Amino acid sequence: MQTLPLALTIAGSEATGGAGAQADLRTFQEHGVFGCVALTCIVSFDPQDGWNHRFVPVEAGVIADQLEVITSAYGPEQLDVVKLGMLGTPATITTVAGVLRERRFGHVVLDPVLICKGQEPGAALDTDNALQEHVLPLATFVTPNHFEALALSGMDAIGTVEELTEAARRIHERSGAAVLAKGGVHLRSNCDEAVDVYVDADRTEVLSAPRLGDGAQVAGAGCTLAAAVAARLARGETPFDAARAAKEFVSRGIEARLSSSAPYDVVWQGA
Ligand code: PXL
Repeated sequence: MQTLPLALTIAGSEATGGAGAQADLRTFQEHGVFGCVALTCIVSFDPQDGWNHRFVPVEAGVIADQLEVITSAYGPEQLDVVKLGMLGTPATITTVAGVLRERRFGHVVLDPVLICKGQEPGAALDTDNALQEHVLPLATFVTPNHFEALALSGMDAIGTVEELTEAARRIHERSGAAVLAKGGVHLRSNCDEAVDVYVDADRTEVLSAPRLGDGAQVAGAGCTLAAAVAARLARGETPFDAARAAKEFVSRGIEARLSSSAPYDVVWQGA
């Protein structure tokens, strides 16, 4: 018998394996963390249509069933960390938020996946609003990218490290969560550096790493980052240590990325 750290991901399937639950599980495994999944949706890119998202939600009752059995099998003393990836619809969001309010987790790591290409814009807006209203207040750790940081902070532009820091502070203030805001390719000054900003109640830190990927589009970095944070929290690290090490884990995964006939490379967590 083993005493293992456990983590749950509530996320979608991305069939090619680059993002979503597949990336989360590989990341958990690489950290020695036993993973379970409640699947929220199935995404199959359409190679006949510019690799746009084909998106099919899992029925809310089936999501509830998965969460019921997972939380029945593993009590709070054993499973205390959940990572939230693509939720995708208001119905999914209310179902998940209901379970999270009932069965409290010590750590709720939210990758606030707001926009899914190929979803109808009106439906996407309802989903964004539901996420902000029902899930953000339950999060203990949030990992917004550029667009998500704009939406969650209410700022008009994020083009400098100072603006990214302000966005992260605002998101921390409205949610109470630790925030790791990702600069991506959107910061004007730092072409050679991938800059992220970490903010919690006690500290504000700028995290910088050499930019990798040679300009290639690399999918799965956001999922991998949040999953690595969740895995490290499950192993007992502090949120800041988890953030710093998760960023390094993603850098290594981008360096070792996998290419295919798809128009994007994918992170390899096993580097
Ligand atoms: O990277 C965001 C993301 C998360 N989850 C699923 C996805 C994607 C992007 O395609 O398909 C299931």
